[in-house]
Amino acid sequence: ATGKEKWPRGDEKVWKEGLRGVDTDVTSITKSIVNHVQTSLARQAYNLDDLGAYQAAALSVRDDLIVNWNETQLHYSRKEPKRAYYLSLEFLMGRTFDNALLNLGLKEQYRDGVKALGFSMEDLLEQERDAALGNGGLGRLAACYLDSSASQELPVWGYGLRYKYGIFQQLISPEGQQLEAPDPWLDNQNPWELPRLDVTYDVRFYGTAERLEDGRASWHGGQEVLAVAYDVMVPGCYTKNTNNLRLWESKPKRGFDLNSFNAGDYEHAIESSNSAAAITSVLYPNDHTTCKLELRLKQQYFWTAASLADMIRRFKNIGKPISEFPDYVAIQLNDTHPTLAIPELMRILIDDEELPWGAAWQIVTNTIFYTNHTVLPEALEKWPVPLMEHLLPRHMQIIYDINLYVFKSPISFFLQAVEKKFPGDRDRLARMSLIEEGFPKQVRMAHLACIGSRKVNGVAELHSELVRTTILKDFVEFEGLSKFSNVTNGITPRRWLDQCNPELAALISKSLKVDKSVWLKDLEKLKDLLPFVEDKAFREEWAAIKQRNKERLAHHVQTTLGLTVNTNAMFDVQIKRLHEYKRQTLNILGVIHRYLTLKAMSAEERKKVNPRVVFFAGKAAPAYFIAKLTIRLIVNAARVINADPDTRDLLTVYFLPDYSVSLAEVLIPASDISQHISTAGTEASGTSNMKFCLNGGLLVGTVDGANIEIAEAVGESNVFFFGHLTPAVEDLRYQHIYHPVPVEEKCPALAKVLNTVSEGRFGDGGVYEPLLNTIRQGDHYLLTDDFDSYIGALAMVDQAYLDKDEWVKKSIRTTANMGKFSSDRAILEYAESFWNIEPAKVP
Ligand code: F58
Repeated sequence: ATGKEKWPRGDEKVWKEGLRGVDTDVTSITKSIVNHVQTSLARQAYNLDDLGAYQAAALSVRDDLIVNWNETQLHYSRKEPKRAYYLSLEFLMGRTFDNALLNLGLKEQYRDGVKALGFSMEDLLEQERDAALGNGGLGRLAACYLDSSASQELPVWGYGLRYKYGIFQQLISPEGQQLEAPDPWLDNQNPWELPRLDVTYDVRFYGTAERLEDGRASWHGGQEVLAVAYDVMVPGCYTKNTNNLRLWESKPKRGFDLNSFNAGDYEHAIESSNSAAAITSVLYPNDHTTCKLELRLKQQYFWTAASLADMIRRFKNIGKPISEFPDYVAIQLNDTHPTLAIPELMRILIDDEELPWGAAWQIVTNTIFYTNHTVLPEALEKWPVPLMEHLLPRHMQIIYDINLYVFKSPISFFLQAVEKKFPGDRDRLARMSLIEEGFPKQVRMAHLACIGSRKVNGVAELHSELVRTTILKDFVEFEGLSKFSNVTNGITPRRWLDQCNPELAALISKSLKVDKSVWLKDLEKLKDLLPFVEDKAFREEWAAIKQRNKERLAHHVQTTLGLTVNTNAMFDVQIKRLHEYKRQTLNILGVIHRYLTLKAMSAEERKKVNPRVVFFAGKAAPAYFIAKLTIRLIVNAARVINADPDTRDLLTVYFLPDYSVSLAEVLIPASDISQHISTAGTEASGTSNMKFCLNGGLLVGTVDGANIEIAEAVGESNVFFFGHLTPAVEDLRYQHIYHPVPVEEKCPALAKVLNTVSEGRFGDGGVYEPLLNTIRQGDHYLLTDDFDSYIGALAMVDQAYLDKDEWVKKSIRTTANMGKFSSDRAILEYAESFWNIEPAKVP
């Protein structure tokens, strides 16, 4: 192309007439759906099932999204605003159909259209599979941030991987054991993505890196793999702005090895093509433990390299000198998984763009930002040097160079600069180095992310403080405090209130006398609900909606598990990844304690007790033995407790298998209380705590993560806090190791529960010994320290629930004060204080 071609080709009028807009009337919508049935699906009215109808309706909505998407991208290309890119190995999007309809404001029209064609919207919505390309909070946060970026009209793109298999499906065996099955989410086609078979990049692995005279290097040989783009449209709420999530799929660069093929060695011929395709085949299901497998490092590099190449290509289209890269591009690293972006951008700038080291480093450290999501030591990524050297020889050179060469002044060495500031402090040098000594040596990714970034942030006030005072303390002392800040996480109120709790959303709009488009995009407006606390009729409506949400959940349990749930009981919910630090074990042991207490009561006494239903859901990492044992204990305790005629009207327990975003959307609006009970200082933020409170559920929790800020916002009298505080934790752990006290002495109530389990009350007691021993010996997560105050907090909950009217008041106050926790607020903080980007509204 010469750039001088006439555009468009042919007659402009004909082109313009051919363009379509977004259909908003029911007739055009039914027409479009029928059209897709007839052509895209090649089916007919008489053989159309719910799945087919869903697919046709989804394709029709997709047409609308594409129209807006195209306009948005054209607008951005013309305006050339600075853009931000959110690099995340996980995007836990859940379902798209309902969300897209709500954001487009077309829910009613589609409901009517689908009905006119003889289908029900509810049935069609159930046909969609979740896009579950994430493990938990980190991946869901990325999805909320995409929704908020588009809704706030910010030019933000996400970059991730298009895993063929998402997070595994969880099955529970008859013994209560978690079993894993693959999640082939793409089997029925995915109407929400656009393959961009023309957008591809080559990504190199292995080979050799030869240093050249001028500081550059030549990296050649090895294996080259093709990255192919798939675009997922991300509609904003009540705006045309529709952003992009670009997911990369790996493909062999050449179909197969023709030499081997011709020589008759067919296996060898397809070997390398299989190894290329393997890169994006599956999401790693680990949560808070690092895995050091080569394939995982390959995923990380494949994705960062393709994403950076794409950003550079887009930047070059606007024709500015490379030195202006940070004026047009900001890159947010979602945890350390994309840290290779730092040496990769250095490599591009030095080896391809031929910049001197100092100029390159300047660009990198003005472009990149790093969010930390955990201070748990076992979750901090480290890659063995030999593996890195083998797979990415040029990057390993650059990392060594950064370690010795960079920092502030391009001519001083990083470690030399440290030495200069803290003379003779050898320990400090060893602690701060990018390379950890040992066999093998390891690259500390958090250190690399920290020194290569412009800003480093944690995800809640307490967590950010812990980042500054523990894992990155030396770096704060070296670089100064101003680089380290906090952005408290948020959640999108579109999915987590409007979509999952439509009745509550309608009541809010009706009472505030505003359209929901107003408060959904300015969540602080919920404060105006506070006067309604004193309005009896409002309280009754509020309570009735909670009750119907509980019935909806009960119906779900009935139809999926065949179990009948008592909807007159208090609903108590804990849903999150299974992990020792999240202490589901504390919860189930508390449940058993409640059961034993009920058993010991007279029939008369039991009459005064408020019935309670306890729900658990969550997956355990497949190799996490103790977490799986906790699931087993929950399932088997539930079996015994639910079958006991003495207590079953007062206490039942359910473990709902295969936790997902869609299941959360049913559970969260139905909760009276939810539990967020991590050992103080271990949960960086938590985000489901925000979802429950936004839906008027009350929080039972420890003084940890975002619980603290939620309590500040809604008032401490509306939450149930318990447990030791963060500063005490280290000391208590020390005591457990050096001055252990038997559980019998320290916490008799807990000892009794542990013994009941050991004795085999819930099936073979011996099975649970390894789990119980984590408490009896070492008790790293402080169950023996917090058990009594936990039981105390739950007693306070019981007490408070007796006064239903006061309870409803607490519930309303909670929702009304949750405005701060909108992900709109969070993303605007990133946009304003880090990225320096502005909204670019599509006219
Ligand atoms: C979570 N991290 C934090 N990691 O645990 C949670 O407190 C926080 O609210 C959330 O991030 C969002 O900031 C988390 O979900 C993972 O799932 C990683 C997946 C990849 C391996 C390491 C853990």
